[in-house]
Amino acid sequence: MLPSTDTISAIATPPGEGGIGIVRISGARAFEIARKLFTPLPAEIQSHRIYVGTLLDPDTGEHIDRALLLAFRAPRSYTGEDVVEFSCHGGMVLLRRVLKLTLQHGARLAQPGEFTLRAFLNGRLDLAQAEAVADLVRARTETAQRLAMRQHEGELSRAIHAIRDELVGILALVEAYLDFSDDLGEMDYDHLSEQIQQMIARCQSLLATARYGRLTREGAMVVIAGRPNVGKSSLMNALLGEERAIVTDIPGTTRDVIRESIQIHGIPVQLWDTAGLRETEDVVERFGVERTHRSLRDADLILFLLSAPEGFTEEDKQLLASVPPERTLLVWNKCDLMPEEALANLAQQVPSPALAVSALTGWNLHRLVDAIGERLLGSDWLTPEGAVVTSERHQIALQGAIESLQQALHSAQTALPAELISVDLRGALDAIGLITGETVTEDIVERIFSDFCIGK
Ligand SMILES: Nc1nc2c(ncn2[C@@H]2O[C@H](COP(=O)(O)OP(=O)(O)O)[C@@H](O)[C@H]2O)c(=O)[nH]1
Ligand SMILES: [Mg+2]
Repeated sequence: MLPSTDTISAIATPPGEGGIGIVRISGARAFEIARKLFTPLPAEIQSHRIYVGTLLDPDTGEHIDRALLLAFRAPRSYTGEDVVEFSCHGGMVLLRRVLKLTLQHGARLAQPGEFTLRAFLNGRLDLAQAEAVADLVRARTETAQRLAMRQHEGELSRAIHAIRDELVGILALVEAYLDFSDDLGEMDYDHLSEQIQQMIARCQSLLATARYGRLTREGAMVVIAGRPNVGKSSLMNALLGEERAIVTDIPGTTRDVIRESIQIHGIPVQLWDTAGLRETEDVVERFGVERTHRSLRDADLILFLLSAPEGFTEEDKQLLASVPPERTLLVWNKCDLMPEEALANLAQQVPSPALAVSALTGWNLHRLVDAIGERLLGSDWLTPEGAVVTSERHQIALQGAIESLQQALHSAQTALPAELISVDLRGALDAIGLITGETVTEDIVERIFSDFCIGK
């Protein structure tokens, strides 16, 4: 995929009023366009300089704005091309006029993500680093933002390159046997198998970070479920720290699903309060119950609420059977109504460990929050050290690499010819290369960058 040669332009700041607004131009004609629209400028525009002046319409001479011009000469710019940024006052009419002038004088409107695409195509960023730009912009929590920055700075890319380099070494050795088997004698299959096994382990440990990466980036869906009146809406409010869901002592009051966002250990969590799960004749409530079942199917974690004073009822038992146990956390609510010595007996009533809380008094809610974090991220829910796989695309690529490596391992263990092993090792290399973009195809690249916003 070759970089395009035309000059692109876009408003890089969000729509609406702001202190400043930026119009960005990239490409061979950027400086020429700047010279037409901005005055004064010296005979030679210096790279990495800021000029103060006036933006004007060259056809009428009308002054459009007092502005700053930032100049970056290729290849020392974001895109690797000549780049000019106009920092204007942040008004939409004004910025649109400036953009229009750049288009009238030699630029074309940039596609979403096209600046970053050019940075990738010109080798300023690899694909994983470029993807992280979109993650930086979109991050909804500090943890997600930090993770995006680490990826942008190349943490994941370095881990991928290290794996690639070693794979290339192994491949070179195997292919040497293709060309010089007469001189080299018999291949050391045991040693080769060991090396491949190590590569599989490294890919697997990187893959193990994918869940953390996905949850941090995309967030998790946590659904509060249980029969009517056990305190689902109260728990939702207590976790949110505000009165969002309607709490009443009439069973079946929450007739639809209510969603709110909170943060748990840096993960953006969407908390769902649901209609109580029960058979009902009421049409509206039944609709809510159906939606509840749908939300249970998609949930990353289900908080299954039980009422401590009532104990584990037959109805609870039946409802619990309809939710997937591996995604369910049992919670005893209303523990404030229980004498302390009775709390110990709660554990014996239920099939799996349950946490005791009170949505009313807030008792033990901090432990519930920790338990949610732990269940979502696994036991090592603290930030993993080192590279983290953040997208499904990376995950699929790593899985592909592992599959090819397992094929190669099988071939090595059964002492198959070097040709066969080399094919699988190449397959693994190609799969790994998808992450940083060495082996990526044009349509994948297009898909990735079409997700960006205009001007990025
Ligand atoms: N004592 C006590 N009452 C609670 C607690 N949680 C909820 N309740 C009460 O139980 C009733 C039903 O609560 P609600 O949140 O509407 O239950 P939902 O139907 O499961 O959403 C209300 O009267 C709440 O005040 C709790 O932890 N302790
Ligand atoms: Mg409710």
